[in-house]
Amino acid sequence: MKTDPKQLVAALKKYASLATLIKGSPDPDAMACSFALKCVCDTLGIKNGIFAEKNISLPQNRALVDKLDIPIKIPFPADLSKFDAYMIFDYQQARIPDISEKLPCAVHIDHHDASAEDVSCDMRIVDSSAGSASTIVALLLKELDLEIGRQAMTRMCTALLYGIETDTDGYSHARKPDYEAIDYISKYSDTSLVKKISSIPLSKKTVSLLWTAMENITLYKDWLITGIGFIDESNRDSMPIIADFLTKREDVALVVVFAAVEKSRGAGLALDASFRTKNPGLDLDSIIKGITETGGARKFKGALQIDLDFFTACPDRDALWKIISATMTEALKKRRDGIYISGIKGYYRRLRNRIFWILKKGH
Ligand SMILES: [Mn+2]
Repeated sequence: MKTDPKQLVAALKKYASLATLIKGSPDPDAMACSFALKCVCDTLGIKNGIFAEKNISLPQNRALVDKLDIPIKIPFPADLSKFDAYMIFDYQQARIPDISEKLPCAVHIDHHDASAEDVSCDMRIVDSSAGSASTIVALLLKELDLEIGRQAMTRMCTALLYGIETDTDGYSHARKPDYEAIDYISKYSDTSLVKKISSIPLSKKTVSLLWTAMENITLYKDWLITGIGFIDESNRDSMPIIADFLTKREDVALVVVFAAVEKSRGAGLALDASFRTKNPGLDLDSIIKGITETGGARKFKGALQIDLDFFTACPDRDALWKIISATMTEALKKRRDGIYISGIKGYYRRLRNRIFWILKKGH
């Protein structure tokens, strides 16, 4: 995603006073973007205010405003003459009847498909590869790297995280830019607060590992393979969570997530992998057993663990990870190449077992 933070700052600084206008009843995505830009304007010393057209309807949206103390005035002011320009977020067009004729639009950020005809803006980012407008704003903030006070930063990032969560249906439709945004804002956000407002299923650590997983994806035929590097034993649970996540989102036959899992104080090392499939016909167990006997699977899910204790003595962790990752990826590719054989073998084995079972019952 292309964002130009300098262009944003230039668009804002062109005006002494800005009104953020939220169309309709404010939802978390629109509110989060408005609030984030308020924090940016405050930091840059630009007067600004947030206005919504209609009342906040959902109780969880009300809770967001109350808990984060987001200053929103309802409805739009009758007289906008004290403002020099307006901003609009999370709406497919910047044009607002009766207002666009009088006030210029400084900033328009959205993630819906762009409407064909619209008013001109000093800065416009409309990118449907983002799961939310909050995603785009968060990525702009990441590049801007402004000196925003710690407290405001926490409130702002918490709002943005909730905006992303809401628009991606609890991250189930989240895509690469969303994970990059989450990785950045989750450092500052108050996830316990987001939990209180909704229920966020992922810990900060899992979200950050999820981002690593997204970055390292290898697609081989219809398999998705990704390594997340060295992780502490206490974070091992993140692996199956990430595998579940990728399985839900990606249209692939198999998802494999692997990591070098370290026991505390260098007490041990293992290659761990989580396998997930949506295909009940895929013989996951024989795929895993073809790599190592120290693993196995039931329908839909499996795991393997290979002892690497000896390599705790390795002085070069980067080199060690490269070898682990390349070896695991290659082993999986070989299994995928042999899938017709293993698949058929699995099928015959099941058929044979079934025949045995029928014969046994018959006697
Ligand atoms: Mn949205």
